[in-house]
Amino acid sequence: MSRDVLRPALLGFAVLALACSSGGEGQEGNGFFPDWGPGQGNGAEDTGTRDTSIGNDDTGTGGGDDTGSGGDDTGPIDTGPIDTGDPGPTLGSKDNPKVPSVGEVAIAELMVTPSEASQADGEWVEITNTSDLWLKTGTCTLRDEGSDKATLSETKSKSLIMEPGETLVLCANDSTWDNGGVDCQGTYSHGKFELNGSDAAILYCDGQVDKVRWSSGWAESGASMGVDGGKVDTSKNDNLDNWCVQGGFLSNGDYGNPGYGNDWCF
Ligand SMILES: [Ca+2]
Ligand SMILES: [Ca+2]
Ligand SMILES: [Ca+2]
Repeated sequence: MSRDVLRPALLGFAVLALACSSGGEGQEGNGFFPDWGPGQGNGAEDTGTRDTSIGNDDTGTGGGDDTGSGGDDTGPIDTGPIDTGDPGPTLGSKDNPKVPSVGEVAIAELMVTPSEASQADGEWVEITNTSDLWLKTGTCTLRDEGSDKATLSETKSKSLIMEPGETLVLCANDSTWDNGGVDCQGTYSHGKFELNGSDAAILYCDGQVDKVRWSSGWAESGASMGVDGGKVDTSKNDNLDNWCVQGGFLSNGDYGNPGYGNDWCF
């Protein structure tokens, strides 16, 4: 066979082959490749619960955080002086005398009607500390049941301080030359406190400490009246039967025991 005869035969075979390859896009269903189908893998499908956690979340409540709301001190800082713990001398001691309270000082003797001195110069009141405390009477007053009211003045420094059992004499005039020779630890104004025939004497400090009341005709002229030396007491001196004329001699000729223990009354 000549080349001219073979050439048309080869060309026809090539055209036939091309026609067969042009149908490749339709592999499915052409019976040549297997159909695997969507969603079908090689193993079984996982149908379990999906794990959505991220890392190790700590949901515990422990750990000790203080969530309380009480207890913080938000007040001002104390800038006061340091307490050294020294309370000072006991009240009622020698270094810290107290103001007398009721019953602690008794009115013991009264010069109501002096004879050898004028009323203004010769009247005086004796008081006795019946407590076991040191007392200060500088802020006290002498009063009556009316308008009499006189402050006390000391005759020398601390002369109105009373040690336990001590007796003081409070005078209208502290001049021994004028008052009949009486030694006085305190003075008051006779114009503001006067001892009359029917009257009362009151020692008043923070309150009434003692009172003695008498009526007309009780007091002797030219002599003091004093409560029995064994009954110097704020209650016992309320009974005038416990009182009597005092027999000590005063320098001007009157009688009394100012500053000294009283006579007994029989
Ligand atoms: Ca009076
Ligand atoms: Ca009394
Ligand atoms: Ca006396």
